[in-house]
Amino acid sequence: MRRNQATLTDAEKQDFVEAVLALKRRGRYDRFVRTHQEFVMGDTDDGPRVAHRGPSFLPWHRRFLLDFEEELRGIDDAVELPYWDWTVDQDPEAAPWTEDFLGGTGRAADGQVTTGPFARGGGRWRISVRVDSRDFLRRSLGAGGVRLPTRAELDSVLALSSYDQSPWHSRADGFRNQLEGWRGVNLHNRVHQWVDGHMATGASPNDPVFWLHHCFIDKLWADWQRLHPGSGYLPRRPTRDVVSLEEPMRPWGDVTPADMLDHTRFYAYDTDEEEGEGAGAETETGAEGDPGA
Ligand SMILES: [Cu+2]
Repeated sequence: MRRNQATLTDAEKQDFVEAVLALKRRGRYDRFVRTHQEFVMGDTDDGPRVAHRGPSFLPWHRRFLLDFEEELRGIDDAVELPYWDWTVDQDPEAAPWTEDFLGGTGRAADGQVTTGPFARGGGRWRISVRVDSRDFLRRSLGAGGVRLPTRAELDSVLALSSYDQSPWHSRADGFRNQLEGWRGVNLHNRVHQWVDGHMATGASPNDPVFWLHHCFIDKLWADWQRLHPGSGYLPRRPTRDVVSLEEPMRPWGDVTPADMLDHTRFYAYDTDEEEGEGAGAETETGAEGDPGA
């Protein structure tokens, strides 16, 4: 069950952090950063685009997060990705930015994160897939007056009924591009900018908040599907430079957007039951206090 980070217990936060640190220590974390950076550099409006700026932004990141979550579970099989609802948890002094979770903003002089488990001084988080010579994690939460999106802004994007539209890139209309943020109120991109530092670069997975941010984006895709049961992934037919419904996505080669449409094949969100028809409810069976089962 993927849960809102605001509801995690202290122990759950610690388990997540320890699993992430263990992946880093074993040298398995940085390939996620490298893969993401390669796609950011390669995805363009006038050429092939897979991870960003096109319709497969959502299924690509869903699979990318699944890969990462699977690695975390190889370390600790109780860990699942939490999501950060940035329309609610907007205080840079509160979770997820606390000392026992992701640590806080960077210091004024150089943006260096000096608190929490990912501070360079703690010795457990050295940036190796770098954007410059600096090997410490950087953030400047809310720098430059950027504000996190509001629930009203989010709802205006969830209300869009078409998944994506021609020309299927950063100037397209439709849900995908406004969620991604190249057009309209700007949701996903703006959150990267609000965190700033590494999150504002192609090497954004250097900051563990990347996973919590994208987990919420992924949940919003599921929320949108529930709101628009008659809409679906587009384009359905092969279309120049973008991944249509049944074409494979790089780098996997054997995964299509169609394979990724139904998140309940892989995990549930803590809100699935209340909003849907209990699609994820079976994950809770066998819990204590259910003698009739
Ligand atoms: Cu991304």
